[in-house]
Amino acid sequence: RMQCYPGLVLALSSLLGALALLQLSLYLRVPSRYGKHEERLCRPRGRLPARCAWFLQELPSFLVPALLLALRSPPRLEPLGCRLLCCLFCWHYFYRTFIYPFFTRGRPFPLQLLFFGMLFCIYNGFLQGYYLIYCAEYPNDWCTDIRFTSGLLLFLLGMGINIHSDLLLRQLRKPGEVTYKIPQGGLFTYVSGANYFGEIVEWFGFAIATWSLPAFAFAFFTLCCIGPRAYHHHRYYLKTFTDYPKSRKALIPFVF
Ligand code: NDX
Repeated sequence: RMQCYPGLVLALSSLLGALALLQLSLYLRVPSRYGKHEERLCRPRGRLPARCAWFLQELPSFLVPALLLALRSPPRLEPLGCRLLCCLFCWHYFYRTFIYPFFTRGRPFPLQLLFFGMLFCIYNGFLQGYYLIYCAEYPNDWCTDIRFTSGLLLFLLGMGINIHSDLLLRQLRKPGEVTYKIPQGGLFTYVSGANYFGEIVEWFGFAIATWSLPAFAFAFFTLCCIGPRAYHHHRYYLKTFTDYPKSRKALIPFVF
């Protein structure tokens, strides 16, 4: 029977923080090699169509916490806060697993990164789900606490920006097309990494709403993972398009 081991949560969260720093040191100077940063553009071997790849990669982040939530015995009926927060996490990954991949017009994804991406999603899905379902304790009025309400608001705002920006990116291509164009509209007016900005806001919102170490570790990981990628996207655009809007920043509107 599963129960809460605070030491396990601490260890897994610390490892996630360490992975974030590793990620930062690896990908600050050279971008992770998928999408527009893959060097050998026409090598079909060792890659999977974007649809399958994103579906397989993100599935564990939905499945693992959803199963933990469903299989917990006896079912944890209280407090409402824990279940609600776990559902938020699953909601994001429901979108990322069952909706996002089926509309993507992205190029085939490298198998090697897919493998690490999947491992990461199992790890993080377990950590967030396990913590919220077996360890977290919130007062009964957590749903009216300023941390919960402001975090939830940020989460929803970030998710909205992320989904809208991914939609704008998708509309840059006709089906079957693989070229890159200058993203326009929405938050792309201000930053090159509008979808990443949304995702980062979303996970910091989640961290504030859960007020938990695992969620802060994941928000930090997200920042270290896609923050540098936004910077590399920005440099790619400046190098590729001479008419790229000069006032546009990399990740944070008006700042960086
Ligand atoms: N998946 C998160 N690390 C990652 C995959 C890679 O969800 O070994 C992290 C995630 C994984 C990573 C994952 C974890 C760490 C890994 C890493 C690889 C190495 C690394 C495993 C799990 C690793 C250590 C060392 C720790 C072990 O052709 P295309 O594909 O470029 O087309 C793109 C298109 N597009 C354009 N189309 C026309 N014109 C343009 N100018 C275009 N620009 C882009 O739009 C795509 O089809 C689409 C989006 O592209 P892009 O590059 O903007 O976003 P992408 O990076 O593909 O992310 C897609 C979404 C996005 O909303 C983002 O916020 C979210 O997923 N995401 C992505 C990565 C991680 C993450 C969220 C998170 O950490 N929360």
